[in-house]
Amino acid sequence: MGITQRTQVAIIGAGPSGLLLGALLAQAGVDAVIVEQRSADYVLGRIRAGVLERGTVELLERVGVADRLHREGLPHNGFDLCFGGARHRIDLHRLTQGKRVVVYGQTEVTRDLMDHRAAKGLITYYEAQDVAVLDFDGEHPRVTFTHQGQATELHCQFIAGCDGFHGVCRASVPPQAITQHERVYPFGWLGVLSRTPPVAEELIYSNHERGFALCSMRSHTLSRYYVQCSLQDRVENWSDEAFWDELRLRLDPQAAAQLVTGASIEKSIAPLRSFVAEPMRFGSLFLAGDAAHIVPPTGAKGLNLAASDVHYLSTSLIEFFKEGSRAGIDTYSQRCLSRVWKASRFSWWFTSLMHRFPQTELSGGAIGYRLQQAELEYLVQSEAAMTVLAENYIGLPF
Ligand code: FAS
Ligand code: PHB
Repeated sequence: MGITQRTQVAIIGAGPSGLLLGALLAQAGVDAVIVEQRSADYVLGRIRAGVLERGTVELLERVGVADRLHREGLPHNGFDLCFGGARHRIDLHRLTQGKRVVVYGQTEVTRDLMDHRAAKGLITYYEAQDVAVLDFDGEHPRVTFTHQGQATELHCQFIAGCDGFHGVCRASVPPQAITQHERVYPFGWLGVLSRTPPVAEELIYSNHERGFALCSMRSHTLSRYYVQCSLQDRVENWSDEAFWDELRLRLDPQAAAQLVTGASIEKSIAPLRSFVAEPMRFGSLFLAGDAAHIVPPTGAKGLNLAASDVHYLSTSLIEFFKEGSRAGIDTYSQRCLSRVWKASRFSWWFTSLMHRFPQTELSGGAIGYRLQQAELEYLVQSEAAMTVLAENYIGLPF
């Protein structure tokens, strides 16, 4: 015989979306339980995003989880575009009248939110198995799962699907009720984390005829690098030395000469896709973050889009429970998707501009490369073009 629990909001997933939603709801006195299939250590072990928009930082400040971020995060006023063997700085701060981004790893955001949740004594079921979401278009929404061998039924008024791209929530929506738009890119990103000083003070996005490269960081002693790779590539095919050699070839001479290499402490290949599910609400089930959309990481939008979804969802649910208003929940999907599609467009545009595409693709082959060079040469000498890039990179308003 299992156990039955009750809560106002059942949150599926303890990634940034689920944890931030839980923190915002708790602050407003709305009861929420998180159900996560993995262990906390496993969630923390995934190396993902690195750049936070202002809006994301403000949400973390609002729930009192930004102290370490302000101590250890790196405010960045710009980044470099590298092409034709030279670097060109995009001055975000000047182009956006004083705005900037903060470099602070998603792992650290997640850790801070987990610590905050534990300190508040809020319920999170880690390593939950066989999670199912039921009757979300009926009268008795509930979540069933097994936790430490105990069958559990969690009754709730709303379910927040914060369970990522491969989660159970979107998969539980009847196919006729959802439209899924997808573009899979013909390449991946091979990423390396190394305990080495970053090659430069700010990020370097490089368009090279051998392929895209990105020089990022997590701190002054922890660097994060990526090179575009084939979808047929396997991590085991890339020694550290081979990675560093390829990265050097894709950078300008100064960066290549200054690059400090070292042993990789993490190495992985991520596929790139643009994906949007419409709508994002199904009765009492709301999708947020990667459960609803995926963007290619070029524009550093994935984690930040999750934050804006959670902003809209938390305010909507708080309005419902505190004021009895359904206005927010009834407009949730439309408000999210308006921002999601703009960020998806920007991420697609930046990915199309910076990566090598095969001959068969519209922006592929030799002519595609020449057209990219022409756009980059125009962009770095046009105040208007750089302003458009800067506005989108620091994040459109919520
Ligand atoms: P997440 O996927 O982070 O979290 C979902 C959680 O739900 C996971 O903990 C999962 O275990 C859990 N879950 C799944 N199924 C479940 C089930 N059935 N029951 C219970 N729990 C379940 N974004 C950037 O901005 N920059 C980047 O450089 C970047 N790099 C990325 C690299 C990779 C390999 C990936 C996959 C994503 C990357 N992203 C990047 C995007 C990433 O940061 C996401 O936007 C971010 O993790 C979104 O957070 P969540 O929506 O919480 O989803
Ligand atoms: C990262 O540091 O992981 C990172 C930074 C910027 C991006 C993508 C990834 O656009």
